[in-house]
Amino acid sequence: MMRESNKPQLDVIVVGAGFAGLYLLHKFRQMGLSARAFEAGNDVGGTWYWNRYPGARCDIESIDYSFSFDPYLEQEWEWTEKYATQPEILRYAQHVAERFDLRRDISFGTRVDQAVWDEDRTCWTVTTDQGETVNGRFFIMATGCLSQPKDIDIPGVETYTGEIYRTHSWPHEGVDFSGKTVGIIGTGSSGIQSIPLIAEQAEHTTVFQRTANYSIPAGNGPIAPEKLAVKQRYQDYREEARWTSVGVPGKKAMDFALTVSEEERQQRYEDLWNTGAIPHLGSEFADLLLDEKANDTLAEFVRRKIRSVIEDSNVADILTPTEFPICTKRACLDTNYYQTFNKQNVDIVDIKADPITSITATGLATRDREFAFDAIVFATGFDAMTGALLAVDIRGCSGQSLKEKWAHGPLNYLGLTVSGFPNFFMITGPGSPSVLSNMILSIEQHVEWIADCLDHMDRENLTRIEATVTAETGWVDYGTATSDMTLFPQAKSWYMGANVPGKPRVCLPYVGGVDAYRRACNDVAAQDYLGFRLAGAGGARCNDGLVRRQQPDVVALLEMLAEMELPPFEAMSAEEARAMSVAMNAGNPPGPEVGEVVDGSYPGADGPVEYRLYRPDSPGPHPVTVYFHGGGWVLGDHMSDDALCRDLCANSGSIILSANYRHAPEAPFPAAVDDAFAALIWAAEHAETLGGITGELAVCGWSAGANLAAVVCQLARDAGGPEIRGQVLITPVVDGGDDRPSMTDNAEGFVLTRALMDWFWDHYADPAQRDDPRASPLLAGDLSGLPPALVITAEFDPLRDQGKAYAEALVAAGTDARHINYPGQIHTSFAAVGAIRTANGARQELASALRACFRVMEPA
Ligand code: N01
Repeated sequence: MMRESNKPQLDVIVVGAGFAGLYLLHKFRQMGLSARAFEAGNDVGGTWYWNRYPGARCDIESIDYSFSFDPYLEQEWEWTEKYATQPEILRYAQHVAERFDLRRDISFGTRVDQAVWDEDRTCWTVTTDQGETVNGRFFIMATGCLSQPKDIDIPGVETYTGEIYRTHSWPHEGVDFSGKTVGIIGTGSSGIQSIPLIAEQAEHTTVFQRTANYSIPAGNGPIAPEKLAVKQRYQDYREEARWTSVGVPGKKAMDFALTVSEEERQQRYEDLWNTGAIPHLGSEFADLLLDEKANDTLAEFVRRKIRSVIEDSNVADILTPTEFPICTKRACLDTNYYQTFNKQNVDIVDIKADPITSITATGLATRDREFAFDAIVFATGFDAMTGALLAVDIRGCSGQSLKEKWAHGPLNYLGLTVSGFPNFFMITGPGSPSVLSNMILSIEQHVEWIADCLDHMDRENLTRIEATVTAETGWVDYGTATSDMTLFPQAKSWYMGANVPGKPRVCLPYVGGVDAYRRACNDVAAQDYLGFRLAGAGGARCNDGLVRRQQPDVVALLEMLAEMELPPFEAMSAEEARAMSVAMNAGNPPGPEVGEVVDGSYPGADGPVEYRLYRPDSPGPHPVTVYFHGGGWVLGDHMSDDALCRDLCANSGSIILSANYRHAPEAPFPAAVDDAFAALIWAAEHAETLGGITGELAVCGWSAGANLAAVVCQLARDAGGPEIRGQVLITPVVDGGDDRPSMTDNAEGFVLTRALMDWFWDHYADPAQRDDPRASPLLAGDLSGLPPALVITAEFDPLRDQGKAYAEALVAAGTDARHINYPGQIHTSFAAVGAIRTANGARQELASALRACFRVMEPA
């Protein structure tokens, strides 16, 4: 038992009295916890207290950028404009503080210097620049993501004799630039918002731009009546917002920029441009942040718009962004930004071409010129996301500092916690969607998650919580895998830590969306705080593990399918299942372009059967790969794996002959085998007519198609031909009696279920026939003398272990075989070209395995 004198003074110590700090205080007070916040500023408001530069506004609409936790608060407050100005948002923060009487728990004008974990007392000891020391059971950094300014990294600032202003700490009394010559450095959101207003006042303005940014007109003004009407159903609207990717309701992009017509694409961009809504800019199409070509369609549209308003073409050249994909740096919203450069008294200097060398006593010098200014404005940005956290000397277990822990990047679990730092939380920390979302919504989610966690601990009589290293590493890896699928890493942005010299280059926010992130946080709590070690008088416990075990795009796919609540295939007739499978395929992204696609038919075992041939875009003749589609012998046809066939063709340089075969239950086993073997023989005999090279023949297939590919290799061996150079088997079915662990571990939840596999078998072959090696090639007595094989499997596939067993059995029989199991993937990953990008590497591997089969080809 802790002696009374030893008890921490407070339940919770909070740093910061911006929106996060305010809501934390309110929440904890409601819970009966004692909490106190320390705030460096002299009032509430955080970023909106400090950033008072002219033109400062939010780029999320006011109706969205406000608290939802209190229905009375959200109804009583009336915003006057679509995008609220800084003074109005600050008034709102002050209103919140007054309404809930929060100021009495805030120490203003007080900066927290240090926070040290005291293991013996299970509390944090916090010291401030006012000489105060307090301790509390929990310590929460609510210091904002864009609050620690980036140091001015231009030499000579101290020699300058004119006025210096920094957008992030603007004088409260404002600045009058009338009659002055002004130099402004920086063209991020702060520069782009302030330049038009400063230029309106100043006698002459010179803007120094290093990187041109994408900005779209804010279209500011009164709130549109339909947006205002949202207040009549505000709580429902907020709930909708919580389950969007950015935290603002809007249409969910399901289609692709590269598949709609040029006309539709331009019209949709025009609409975006006219609505002036940043949150939906990058999500108008599902591929905008994934595919460079898709991204460039939007970037080019914005570039054209920018050029259209700038009169001088040299100036337009400087202001037109080209260096990074649009939306991979925060896009800006402006009012008359580009028009400002049409004024005679406004200049732009491209400091990539003519770099600033120093600040001088009278202005600044570039390599080629000298400038004199009455005032210089620095709009040079922030040490984003980690700067404010590391500005406090935070020391966790064994005195380890957060700075040491984060030397190579901000290790975190859910962007909320850090292992080795018990009872410590961050609001909108690195690893959470934060700056890529509606911040107030994300703040609310974090505050509520922490509040629930503390409540859970109190109820369970637990006093200490700490993330495990496993969970932390898993989350960081998951975040990296998520951002690596996107174009974000291509920009030298503050998202990537690239704006601060020496800062580790990692994607700081979680880019997978507010909705996916909320689900992950909820899952952690629901699984007894998965990945946390909890302890106290109520005992010690740890449900260790990873909250997300599949690749991020696989998780997204599984979540989308779960949301759709589709009936299972196995509850349908074969006809119904086929119709649903076709419908599901229809929305798939297309595969790459190939040289030519030709449809035809081959003589199957019982009459003509269709094929589709994909020819590489290179001079022929080419080797030929006979491909068999997936679909459990029941679903699909020669066109259903179109994207995968294109991908294989484009990357392997081989003709892909996708041969259809008769399907069960109408034509049960061995009809599909007979057709597949007939297709192989026909392809071998007609290679030259098909544009192929006689003798350069391989087989490939996915799932049930891989079963057929494996079987025809055995049949060809036994029949003495045709000769097959190699077999590439993608998640093959090879054993009708499989009961290996993956059949049980992955029985449900990963698209191909055990029940569905049973349903396929039931349609295809009688139980008595399933031991036939033509149905279960793994059960063949002899696996020697077969073509070299690559077998790929997926970690979360019921068929994983039988595929692995087949590769092992081939090797044991002396056949050259390789097996690769892809972690975090599911049965359908490899065929989902464009949709499951984390399987791109696997698809490259398949293509190079095919290339390696053929004697005529150089290895890739
Ligand atoms: O900062 P920034 P910001 N020499 O980092 C340039 C949010 N915000 O304060 O791009 C010369 O974006 C730098 O050049 P480069 C919003 O999330 C929101 O404007 O590194 N130039 C860049 O042009 C935003 O993204 C709102 O080549 C130097 C500029 O300075 C974030 O805050 C309003 C330089 C910095 O741009 C940060 O915006 C304002 C140097 N040494 C801010 N160092 C709204 O809600 C830097 N630069 C609308």
